Amino acid sequence: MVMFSPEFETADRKAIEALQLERLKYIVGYAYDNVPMYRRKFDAIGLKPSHIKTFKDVSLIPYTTKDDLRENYPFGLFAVPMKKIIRLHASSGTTGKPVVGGYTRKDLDDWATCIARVLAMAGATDEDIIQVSFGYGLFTGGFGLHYGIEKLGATVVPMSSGNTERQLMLLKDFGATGLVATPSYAMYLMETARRNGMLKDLKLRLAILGAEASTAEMHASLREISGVFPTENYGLTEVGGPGVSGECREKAGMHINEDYFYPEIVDIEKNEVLKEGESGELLITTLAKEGMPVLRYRTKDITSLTYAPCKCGRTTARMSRVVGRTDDMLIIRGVNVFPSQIESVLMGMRELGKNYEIIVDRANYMDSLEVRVEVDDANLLTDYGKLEELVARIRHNLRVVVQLDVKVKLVEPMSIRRGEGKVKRVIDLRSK
Ligand code: DLL
Repeated sequence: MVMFSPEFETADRKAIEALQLERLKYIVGYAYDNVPMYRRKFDAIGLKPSHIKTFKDVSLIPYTTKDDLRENYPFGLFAVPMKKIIRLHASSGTTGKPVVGGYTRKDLDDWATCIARVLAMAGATDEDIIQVSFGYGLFTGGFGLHYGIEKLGATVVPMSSGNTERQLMLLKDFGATGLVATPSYAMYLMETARRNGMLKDLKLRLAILGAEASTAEMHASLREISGVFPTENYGLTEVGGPGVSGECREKAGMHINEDYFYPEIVDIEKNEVLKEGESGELLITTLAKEGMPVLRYRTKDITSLTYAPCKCGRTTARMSRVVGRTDDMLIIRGVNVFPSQIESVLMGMRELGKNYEIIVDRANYMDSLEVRVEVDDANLLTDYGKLEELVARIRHNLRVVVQLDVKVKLVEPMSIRRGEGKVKRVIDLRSK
């Protein structure tokens, strides 16, 4: 089996840990010296970088949260002058303010290495032609995978997202052997290809999936209908994007790029670091980022770790498939949506009532989002022209904020159920 960095990926656990500890100590000092927020947090509890001598000591370091990133928006957590930052990426956030990441030239090179490894884990080589169906833009998925593919030496087709017909035409005409996409979109593409009788014209053998949760059943079914071998990979904007970890063809957890990321699993309520195999929230400390080092970032993703060697020969730690998030973020077709973003749009429109619900569903493996909202005046519902105009305006406003096509249904005032106690706006029918 071909690995991108075999000397590291199959290293002795002791060697991996020695490298991690050395990098941990370095990055803690680096963050303390160069990022005022870390210095403040350390000083507030009398912690010095020199106190971090063992892995155990890491638990002395305060967590970093999304709020820390927002409060320091946009560039407050950068550890180098802007002159050294050569790329910015961002993801959406609840308040409309995105989470921003800044990359130095070395960060981009390291990132490409991490992605090249993930691709090799999936079984890709320099002979592959890989179509990237993630959006190219501030989202870390498109460009992140793009440069990793180039680094591996495969041929990249920077297709970007959307336009299913054209995606399929190019897969066929260019003879792509790999597809990079969200699991739901890959499934939709393959379903469509199957219905069009196009599967036989495709040379596709690998589906490299990430950016949203997927299940083992979904992978199995994708493989069954298309013959394409799926693997998944994981990452988040806050620590640089995709490339934190990826599945190998054993499909027994995602191998973490441990020379770049130090993972911990914690029980947040008990403020306790959990043991191998125990499930909890994943924390990530970046071990080599120059632009924006992050210490003990609370990912809100629930997973567990194993350090047992894998049948593939790799010795790096593996994280299990992400079970879910501790907060209420919805991920629709790879795009993050917060209920509060939707609310901010609806509440800003005069014609609308104050009650609404969000229905998330999945048809043909594609996520859909519907907003049911009450109108302020029932007469509006019988005025077809006005109704249509209003629905179009709501959809437009929602699109601007959540970057998705949202189905909108206007209903009678006071008709949506109102519960007692906490309101539950989101109805997620996907789990059914
Ligand atoms: O989605 C980075 C990425 C791009 C990863 C492409 C893989 C491929 P964000 O937009 O910041 O970054 O969203 C990060 O997405 O905290 C998880 O909740 C979720 N997520 C990403 N990958 C997976 C996965 C990118 N394989 C958030 N399984 C993370 C489950 C995932 N959830």
